[in-house]
Amino acid sequence: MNCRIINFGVHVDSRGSLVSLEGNKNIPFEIKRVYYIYDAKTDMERGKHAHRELEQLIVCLNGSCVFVLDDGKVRESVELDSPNLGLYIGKNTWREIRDFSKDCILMVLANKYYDENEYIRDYNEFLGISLNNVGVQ
Ligand code: T46
Repeated sequence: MNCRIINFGVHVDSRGSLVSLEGNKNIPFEIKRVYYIYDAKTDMERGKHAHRELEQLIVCLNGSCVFVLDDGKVRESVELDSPNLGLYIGKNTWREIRDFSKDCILMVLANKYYDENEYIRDYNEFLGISLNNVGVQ
């Protein structure tokens, strides 16, 4: 699966903690877009799509949530609950996001501008594309 957890270095001193994110350094792409999600309903799911070319890095700044990741062959769950961890999600990965805590704040860094045509929202279409891509990534 083209996804991984990145453990950021934290600058801790007597005043608190600071994490720095830099494109093509500790973030594995050039950052074109940043968005954030808060007030997510705790009983509702988000995502349920894949992206054709988009790569993203997700940081849970507060609270927690669960990402279910699927590359067409393997499905796994990752709980995000720490601001010093980033979840990298490569292209062509189906994601479902659930179990938001009430105080969850997600910050997302992306390598492309927003483009609705870039979404794959139909799971069967996603499976067809991911099977054709086996061995290509
Ligand atoms: C992902 C999770 C974590 C914009 O106008 N600009 C944007 O950059 C984005 C991401 C969305 N939108 C609009 C499009 C929809 O009308 O905001 C609305 C909600 O977007 P979406 O349904 O894509 O939100 P999520 O939370 O289901 O998914 C998003 C990302 O699309 C997805 O890649 O990993 O956040």
